[in-house]
Amino acid sequence: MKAPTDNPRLTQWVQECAQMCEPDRIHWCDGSAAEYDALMRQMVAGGAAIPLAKRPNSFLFRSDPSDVARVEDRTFISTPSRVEAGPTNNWADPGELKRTMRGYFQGCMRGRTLYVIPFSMGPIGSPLAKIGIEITDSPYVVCNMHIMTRVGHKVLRVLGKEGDFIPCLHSIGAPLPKGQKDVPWPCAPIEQKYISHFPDENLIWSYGSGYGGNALLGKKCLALRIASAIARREGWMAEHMLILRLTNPKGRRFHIAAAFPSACGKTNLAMIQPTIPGWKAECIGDDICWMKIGPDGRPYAINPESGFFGVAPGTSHASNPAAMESLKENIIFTNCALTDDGDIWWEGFDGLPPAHAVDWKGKEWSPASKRDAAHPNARFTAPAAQCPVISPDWEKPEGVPIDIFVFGGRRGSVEPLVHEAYSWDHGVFLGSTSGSETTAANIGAVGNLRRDPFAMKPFCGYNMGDYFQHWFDMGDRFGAKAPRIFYVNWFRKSPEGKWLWPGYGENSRVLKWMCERVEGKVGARETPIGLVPREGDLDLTGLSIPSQDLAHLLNADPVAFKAEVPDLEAHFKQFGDRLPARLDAQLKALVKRLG
Ligand code: OXD
Ligand code: MN
Repeated sequence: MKAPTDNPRLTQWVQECAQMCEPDRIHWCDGSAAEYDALMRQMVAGGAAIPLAKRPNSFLFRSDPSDVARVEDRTFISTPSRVEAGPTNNWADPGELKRTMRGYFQGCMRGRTLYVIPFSMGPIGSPLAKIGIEITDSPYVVCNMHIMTRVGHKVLRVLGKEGDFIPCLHSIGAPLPKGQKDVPWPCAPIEQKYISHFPDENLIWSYGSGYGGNALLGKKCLALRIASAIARREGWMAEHMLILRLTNPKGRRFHIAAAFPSACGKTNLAMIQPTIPGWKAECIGDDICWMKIGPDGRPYAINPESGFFGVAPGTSHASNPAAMESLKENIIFTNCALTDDGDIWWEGFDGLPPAHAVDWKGKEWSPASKRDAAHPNARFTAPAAQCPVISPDWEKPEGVPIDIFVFGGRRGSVEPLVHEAYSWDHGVFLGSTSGSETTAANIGAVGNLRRDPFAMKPFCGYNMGDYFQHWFDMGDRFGAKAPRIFYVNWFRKSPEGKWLWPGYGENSRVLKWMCERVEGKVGARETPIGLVPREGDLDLTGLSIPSQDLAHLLNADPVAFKAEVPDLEAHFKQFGDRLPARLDAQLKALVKRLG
């Protein structure tokens, strides 16, 4: 196939990759529906995709059981020196890593097609958008990229002859010998998986996995790890944040960007349906936020993606009706269960479990089975445009102005429902110390507390200490236009282990308090950890929360926070002299306030 581009750097890179990977053929993706349909037909015929009778143009995939999530300990930030990657990243020497990976890439696409995917992160031509080119040997990746990014010739037109792009090389790492039948989900064994980033060269090499962020390279690899490094160099921000617009009954709009670790409800909050009368919410993005300073000095945000790669289990009409409405057609489901009438199912789905299903491993399943029907990190890939609450401005090239930043995590104890930072520096401190109990989005133990600064621990493409400093630098540039910063915890439990807050749509009550804080309309109580609503400050009309539960929810217990100080000190210590002095000052001020 002749290259549909006259960009010499691009044609040369594709040629070099083809020489190394030795595919049987090369296909330049045009991003058309016909291309998507042809690839899906091919995957159905090969047994990799199962068409769903109940959902038009929707397909179920089952991954290999070894390839079910991002693999953080196989993810590398490969900078010339270890200190540039910092203590929270796996570092590898670029020369050595490339040598090792070239060994794997050599001949890895034999028997397969090399697909070239030109894609734009951000509306094509937006001043905030970036062009990437992914080379992959996975048709599943091509179809997912069609949904998650803007793909095709229109991207090549913007790229032109001289334009710059981020090269993203991906292989599932499973050459197909002649005459051998393919398996439904080819991939390499775990010890051969490498998700590698070379931030100094804006380069991504991923080998051995076909799943999610390991393989859809526009998402975590480009839009967060590489983009965060570019953003620091160029003076903007690439964050692991949802973006949402709230409109109050008077028609005033507030834009909120919120960072939570994976599988802590970002997609649910992004699509929130407020339960408080007169308030309206629109979704702009559910996972990634790029922000640049606009002409008026405020941060303007775009969602660089065009789809949702959401965690399926727990999603229902009760928890996220807008997501459920988005999933009616044109969806790729991965590792969900299959019902007998040709629909998908997962734990936490509406209604009763099916009497019989086929689980994510392809085995017979019934409610009596002592195992999950869907993998806890099962996903849906859905076009954002299908979301009933998507904002009409979600593709505005200049983005939307951010009023409020929210950080948070999943903590059964310690953190109250919400508190506001005293200042920008205090807000950066809250972001830098945010912690959460681990979830199934990453391979590893579930339920341990880990500090996940700004929800960026797995996604920061350089030394996290320098990233903290970048937040201070941006705050200095925003000055009086800086968004206000809040910290939330929807997951607080009573001492007996009962959830104290109903969550989901009711979280709008907390968002309302934040907006009214911005407007200076509502009060708060000063506590050592920040500003907490007093009982009457939260609009709880129509909710019946026992007053002792509310007191517990809003309790910023100094004893519990004091007990965390040694952990915070150890957390900061790992950054050595890269820890900004302003963070150290914040920790000292907290200790003083705690008495
Ligand atoms: C995601 C993640 O897939 O954060 O968005 O793991
Ligand atoms: Mn995410």
